[in-house]
Amino acid sequence: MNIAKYLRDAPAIESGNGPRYMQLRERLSDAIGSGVLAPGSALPSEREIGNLTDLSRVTVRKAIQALVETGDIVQRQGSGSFVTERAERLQQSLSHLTSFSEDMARRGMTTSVRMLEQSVCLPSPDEIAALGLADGESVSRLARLRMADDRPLAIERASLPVDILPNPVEVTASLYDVLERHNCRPIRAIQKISAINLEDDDASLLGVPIGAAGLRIERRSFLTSGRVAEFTKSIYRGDAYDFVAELRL
Ligand code: 16G
Repeated sequence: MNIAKYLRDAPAIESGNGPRYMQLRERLSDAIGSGVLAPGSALPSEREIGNLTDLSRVTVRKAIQALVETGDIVQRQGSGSFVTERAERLQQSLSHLTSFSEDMARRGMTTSVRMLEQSVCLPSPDEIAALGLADGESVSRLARLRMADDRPLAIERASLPVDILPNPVEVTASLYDVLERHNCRPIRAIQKISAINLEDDDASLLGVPIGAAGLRIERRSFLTSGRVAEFTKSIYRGDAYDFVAELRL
């Protein structure tokens, strides 16, 4: 059954049974629970839900807002409301220096990317320090939303010395593939992982509620010469990743 029929055929929402928005919230929540609204599917617009249930848009908005607060629905700027996807967690080893594309290919997943920034610019003080840049040296910046099987998993904001990546537009899929072609693939890296709550823009890109748990990962990677090749600040979905490290005596 589709959601339009489900809402149209349900008994009328009346004020005698408690606040109308709560009744609608329950009804939408049941539709999610029973699979009428599948994970990741789009909700009809507020106007459509209003027409199907004979409720005002204000009431519909309140019901949707309540579901956003409980994390059942996520709103994406400009594209509407969607049923939250309960992510299958991925186990990621911390002992190998691999790329996102390789990690996903190993799992049989198809990667895709949404470019957020590709530019050559003057470095920030952070970038100068992390990359050990000389006076007047530029950086190449690459910010990407990384997806696996169309599910957004991470936002990666990479900075590289411009002689290592002279043209960030060259990266259409894998950064490490491009570095490999230039004989500049890093062979060692140091990562720092910390817990965060996702803010508006990042939450919306990752398709999770504002404030959801995330992991901030900073990676500095080194060439055989010891030079820093990459400084990447990534934000990973907290509900999608388990980082696993092997410890030995
Ligand atoms: C990983 C790295 C990131 C690197 C990227 C290259 C972490 C936390 N980050 O996602 O630093 O830039 O791989 O992947 O592991 P790519 O070659 O697919 O672009």
